[in-house]
Amino acid sequence: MVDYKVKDIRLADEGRRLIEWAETLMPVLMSIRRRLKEKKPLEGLKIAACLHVTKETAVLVRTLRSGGAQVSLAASNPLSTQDEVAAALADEGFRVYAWRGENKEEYFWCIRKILEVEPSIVLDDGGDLHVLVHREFPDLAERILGGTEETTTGIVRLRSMEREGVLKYPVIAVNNALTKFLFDNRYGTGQSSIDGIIRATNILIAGKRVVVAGYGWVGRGIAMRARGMGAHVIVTEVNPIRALEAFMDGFEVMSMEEAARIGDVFITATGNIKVIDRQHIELMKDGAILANAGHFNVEINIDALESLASSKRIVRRNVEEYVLKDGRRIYLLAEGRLVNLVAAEGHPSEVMDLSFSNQALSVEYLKKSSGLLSAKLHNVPSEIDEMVAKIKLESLGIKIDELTEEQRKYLESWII
Ligand code: XFA
Repeated sequence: MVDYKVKDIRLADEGRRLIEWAETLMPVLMSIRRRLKEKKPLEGLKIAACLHVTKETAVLVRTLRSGGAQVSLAASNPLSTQDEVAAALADEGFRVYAWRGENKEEYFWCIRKILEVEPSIVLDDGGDLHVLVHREFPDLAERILGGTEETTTGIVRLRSMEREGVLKYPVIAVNNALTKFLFDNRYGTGQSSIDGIIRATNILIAGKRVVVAGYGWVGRGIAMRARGMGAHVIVTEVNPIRALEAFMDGFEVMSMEEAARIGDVFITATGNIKVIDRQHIELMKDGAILANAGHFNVEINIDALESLASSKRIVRRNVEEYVLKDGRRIYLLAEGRLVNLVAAEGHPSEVMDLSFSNQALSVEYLKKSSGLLSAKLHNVPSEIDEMVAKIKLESLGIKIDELTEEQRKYLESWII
């Protein structure tokens, strides 16, 4: 009997090469792995993980196993599985239930499958696993020591379970760690979104007027990288403080209505709907390029674009040309879906290293705090957050200063 279901176990060798490549780029997890391997603090722990089955996730689950845990893995999204990686992990004896292109029924079957081991710790990305355990396996939920959650979406769902008093075990909100969200939004999405635009179009960024909608962490990351490549960056915002920050950071700030007339490339990063709407498209120059790096596929009003167009065609992979009635051509990338995922490869491994190191240390913390944490959402302890940054700095050979005793006392005193 085999304890896995993957697309093709013969892909294992290829998967191992991918995982090894990621390991060279994930020094923090590798450092944690060395310590866990020696101390075995996770001995006997059964972990069920519902995460994107990628080479980076493989580095995490190998690390948890080094600490003595037995790990089962299902995909947290039916389309994100790297089949080679799933095969490699299955071949190494992990209980993996994941393949790219699972249908809805198969997706939930896989999640139920990893719960068969009766895990004491559950790791999740998006909340599907947490919700399913509570709904279908209430007795198991009662016995679970704790869990972690990787994303904002999952945290929102868990927050609502907490409010209704139905949450049965403590969950660490990994997304709220500074070494997670500051780095993956700004540096991960910042770089990979520009990367996706370049892979899709092969345009020269230098000399382009790039309009970034939204100056949150994602918008900041994109604006910073676009400027670094020589673009003239324009930021649009609805929040006056953020708009002022963008201006004082040296970017042009204007309304989308003004920006629409002059932009060459538009990148949405707001989390809201119809940020680029009909009236904006009507003002755009011939050849304008539209990409979304924000929320699913809702930031650009594609229905409006469709209705303004007299024809459309695919001119390159991930580039669709819309010809408007007056002959102007507008190029939509990746069908308005997340350009960094569709046209590039998502977060680079170095960024996943920081978030997954928070995951690994949170698992260790849950084990250590057995029975001490309330059945609520908890932030990653700041000691863990700082530990992740510290190990990353060490891996870079960077030493920083420490407060002297005199300085520490000075900061703590209130007497002038
Ligand atoms: C795919 C991830 C999603 C892959 C997997 C395979 C490939 C490229 C779908 C994902 C997330 Cl929804 O990974 C990427 Cl070939 N990631 C996370 C990620 N991003 N997220 C950019 O890379 C963050 C996020 C997203 C998309 C937050 C909120 C909403 C959407 C998992 C992962 N990425 C590293 C992949 N390196 C190959 O492991």
